[in-house]
Amino acid sequence: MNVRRVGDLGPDERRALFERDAGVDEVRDDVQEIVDRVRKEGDVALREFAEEFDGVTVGNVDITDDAERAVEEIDAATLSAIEDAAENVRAFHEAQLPTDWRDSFEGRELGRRYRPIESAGAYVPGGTAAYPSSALMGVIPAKVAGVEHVAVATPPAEEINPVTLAAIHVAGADVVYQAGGAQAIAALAYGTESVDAVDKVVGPGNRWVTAAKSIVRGDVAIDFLAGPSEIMVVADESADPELVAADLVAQAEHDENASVVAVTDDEELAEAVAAAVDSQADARDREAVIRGALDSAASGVFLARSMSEAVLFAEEYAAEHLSIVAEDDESILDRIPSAGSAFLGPHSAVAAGDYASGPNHVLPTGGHARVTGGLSVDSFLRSTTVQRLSEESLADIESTITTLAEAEGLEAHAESVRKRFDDA
Ligand code: HSO
Ligand code: ZN
Repeated sequence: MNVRRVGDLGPDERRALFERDAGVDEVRDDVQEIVDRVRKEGDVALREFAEEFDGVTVGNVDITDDAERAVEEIDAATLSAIEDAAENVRAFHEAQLPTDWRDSFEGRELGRRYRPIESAGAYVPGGTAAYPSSALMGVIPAKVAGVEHVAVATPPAEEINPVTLAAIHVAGADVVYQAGGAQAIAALAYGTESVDAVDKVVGPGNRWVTAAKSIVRGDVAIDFLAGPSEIMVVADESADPELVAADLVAQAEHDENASVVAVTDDEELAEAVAAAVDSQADARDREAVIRGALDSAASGVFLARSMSEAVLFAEEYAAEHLSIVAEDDESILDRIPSAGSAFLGPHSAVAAGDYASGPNHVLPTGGHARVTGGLSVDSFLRSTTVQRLSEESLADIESTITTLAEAEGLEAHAESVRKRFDDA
């Protein structure tokens, strides 16, 4: 990889970095057709797409029993890793559960109440890698929130990875479907003969899945767009280039559309990271995928004139994962509000968050971290505000209400309040 200077970036290079879309736009028209066909033809379309894209003849779309059986089939060490990770993810999400509250605001009793949505569908990717960890990340927060019906869709295969199936079961999914890609998102959004439509579709995916979520979101709630992985490492001279490179290469192995970036004010470190990325990539099983991601116009190793310039660069990038390896990591973090999940210090490997530390790995990509955080218990709750006014507390704000209602030309609003004091 070559090191590029932040100050030398031209408008096209900046656009490729900061307005990256990981190839989602390119597949939008094809995905629209898939979504339309699932909507019209239901299971028939799901079966045809399974043949075409996955090369599999699907019998039952519902494979809930297979997931239950998989728990018995996988080896004990893998099951125990799933259970350990699940426990950490559950503990972190339980800590997020909000409590209903009421308070007095000058006599007005006001509050907020939280209730789970009724149903949710989590997508668990498959393809060239298996994603049991994404099953935990999608299902556990929904169950912690109290969602009654949690469905999972995962791609069909000759033999679906039993570890993924077991994780789906351990996470607590109520129903499991074999459906992949854009067609799975459409099935969860609109329903088919075998798939019940859900209120909200969540989960990570490749560009096909991400394009499908952006299409169905007019008709069903979604979490946000969680496309191919991204990482931004902000490092100073204290960082170990081999570890910075290892985190970049790790996220690059997800998808050739992944985006991996490091920025530093230290020229020696920048050169060392770029060299280490190349040599580590050579040694990895998924070298071809990694090379694809490294070649993306949204990836690179960048040299900034100062840590302030590095910080501004990282903020503009608004990465899914932000790793900060620098002396004053907390103050750098304070200056980067746009990031899905932050990893501080040399020991906070991004892979720890991917699997087992507790926070969710379903995170906004493509710059959406500017406006939203990652999947959480809140993603599965609706809040209702509650108010109870006494005669006295309504009287206190009567003239404020009636004056504003009249200013809006809404006399009946004003009257509805005055009426309550008619015989006073
Ligand atoms: N880095 C991915 C999640 C993942 N990594 C799953 C490994 N397995 C997106 O946050
Ligand atoms: Zn990952």
